[in-house]
Amino acid sequence: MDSKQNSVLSLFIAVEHSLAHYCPALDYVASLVGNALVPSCGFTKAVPEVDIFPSGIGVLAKGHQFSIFKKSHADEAAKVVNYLVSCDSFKKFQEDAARLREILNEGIYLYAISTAVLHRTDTGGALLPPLWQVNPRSYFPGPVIKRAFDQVRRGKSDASDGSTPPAFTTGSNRDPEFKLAWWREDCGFNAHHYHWHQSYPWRGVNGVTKDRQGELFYYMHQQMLARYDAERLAVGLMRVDPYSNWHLPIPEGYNPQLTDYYGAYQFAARPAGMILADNWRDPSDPTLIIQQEYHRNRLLDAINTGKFEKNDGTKVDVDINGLGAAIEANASTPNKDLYGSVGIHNRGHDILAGITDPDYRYNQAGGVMGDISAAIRDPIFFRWHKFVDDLFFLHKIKLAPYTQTDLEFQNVQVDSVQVQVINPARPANTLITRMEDVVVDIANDMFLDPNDKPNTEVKVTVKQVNHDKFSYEVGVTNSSGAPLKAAFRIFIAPSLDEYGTQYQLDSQRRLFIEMDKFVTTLKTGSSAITRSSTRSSIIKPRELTIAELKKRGTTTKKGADDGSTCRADRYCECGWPEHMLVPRGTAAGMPFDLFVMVTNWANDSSTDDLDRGTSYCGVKDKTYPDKRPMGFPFDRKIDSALYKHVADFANGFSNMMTLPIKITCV
Ligand SMILES: [Cu+2]
Repeated sequence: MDSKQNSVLSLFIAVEHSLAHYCPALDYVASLVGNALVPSCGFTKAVPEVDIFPSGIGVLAKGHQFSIFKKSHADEAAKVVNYLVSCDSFKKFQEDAARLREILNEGIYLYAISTAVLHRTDTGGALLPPLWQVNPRSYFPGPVIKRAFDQVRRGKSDASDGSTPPAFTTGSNRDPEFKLAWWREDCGFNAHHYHWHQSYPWRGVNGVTKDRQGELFYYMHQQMLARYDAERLAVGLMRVDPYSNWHLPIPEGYNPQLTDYYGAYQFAARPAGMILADNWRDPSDPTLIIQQEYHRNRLLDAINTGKFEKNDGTKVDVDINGLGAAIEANASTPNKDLYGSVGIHNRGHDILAGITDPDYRYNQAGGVMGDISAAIRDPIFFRWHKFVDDLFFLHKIKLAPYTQTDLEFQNVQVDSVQVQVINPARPANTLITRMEDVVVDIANDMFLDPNDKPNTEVKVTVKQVNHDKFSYEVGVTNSSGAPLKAAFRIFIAPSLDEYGTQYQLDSQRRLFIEMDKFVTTLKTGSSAITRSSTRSSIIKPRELTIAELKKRGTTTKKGADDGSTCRADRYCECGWPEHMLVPRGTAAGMPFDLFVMVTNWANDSSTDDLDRGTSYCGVKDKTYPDKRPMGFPFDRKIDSALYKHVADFANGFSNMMTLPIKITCV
């Protein structure tokens, strides 16, 4: 292995296999830790050298479903992550990771190793292989995996048959929620969600949470909901209804058709009409509805009074970051007893994942809600998160609206705004989307016998939305007499509600989707600013496959950014998938309001690291770049008497402008 990138890739060789059954992985491990562990291919010793690791590592047996939302699993995963992050050299990290191959549950191994890569300082710049390639069974339904296996076998006997499995979305038109299965099941979107949670583990790294982690938990999920609502409106569905009454049947069902890391079990299907039940799957740590209701009520007390109660009885102010910490029970939570030691959010995932076999009498594996690789596939994910988002909303509406001073930027005027797709034959102010069948390579050692050629491709088709690249063109005048560093904040939101009525701004504001945030210096006088959609602060560039990463072979240079890679000081794998930047819209052209606001970066900046992916994912080991509350200026109540519609709001300030646009799906 001649580079750190290749070393990082080696950690993921055949993660689905036992070493005993995959000789190249075994050879690799033996090369690091010696033959005592792995005397010969096809045979391995019982759990080796477990004593060198802290107690509590190696508890969850192989073959069991791992869920970061279960306390005992999260505890073990955190121990492994903390141990690996603290290894004092990269070589030691590599060796211990190799030892852990045989000791850890497969899900914990994958989670902990990749989380450690993200958080070690000496792995910076080495990219992780795509999750949908390392662990395709959690991203592609069983029928797709089966066809992929067939493809490899056919390829051996008949080289002319290169047929690729077609795109597959689970469900049928009889289920209204099926209309957005393609969106919820997008593998890049699912990978983003997994990477966000491992960039910001609720158990922290060595017990420490990141800058504004609780607030980012709120904002990243709030933006998922805003985007989901835009997609729902486009296909004629109502916006997401919060799952807040836990005693009513859940009308939406879901069957993921996914198997697990290595095919030992099938994720549970959740039939329509089920009612939540106390979850006794782990009798030592049940999740009870009454306990959830208790913590919800304590959170509502805190929100209503504006004060958290700490363990010693003292009170602290509720703010958005503390509320996120309490809801997710991250290491900064103000009080584990009152607000939950596992967190109402995490317990909600767990109880919903166990709904079909709540006392484990049928040994049925849990549903996707328990797994951050796949949770967002299920419509209940969004209903659950809408409930969580409502808690944040109840806190935010108690805050005073932003003042004139908060919102204005004196001596700066936005004169014009336009969006233009790259194809100039298209009209201005119309964004173009389309559904595409994209072939991706999921080649991974699990498809191969040890003696197969290592570079065999295994292709599957994914159906995904994409858009024509476009740019924002903003005319600005700076009359301050000196150059100014300005932040451009760009959002869009659907203009019309479910009834075709124009939104009032105070309702519409929860639907505003951040599209980009960038900083530029305004010279004195007028400037024409052009900004490409490909630079957006919410997206990550296309992920490189294992074969592409091998070819690349060297770590990313700090600061390098050639469009296909990522700077070394970012959570490179976290970020909205580029192909999903623009909501799909409709064939007739769905009206949206584009909103541009320019603010004074001299006041707003915390670091100068705004870049691709940073809006939803922050910057590695640094503060969040923008000091303004996340979602500003739409995160607080907007007085309808003053500003009925978004245009009234923008007309009130020289540093804002709004523009009606259409999103047309061709
Ligand atoms: Cu999440």
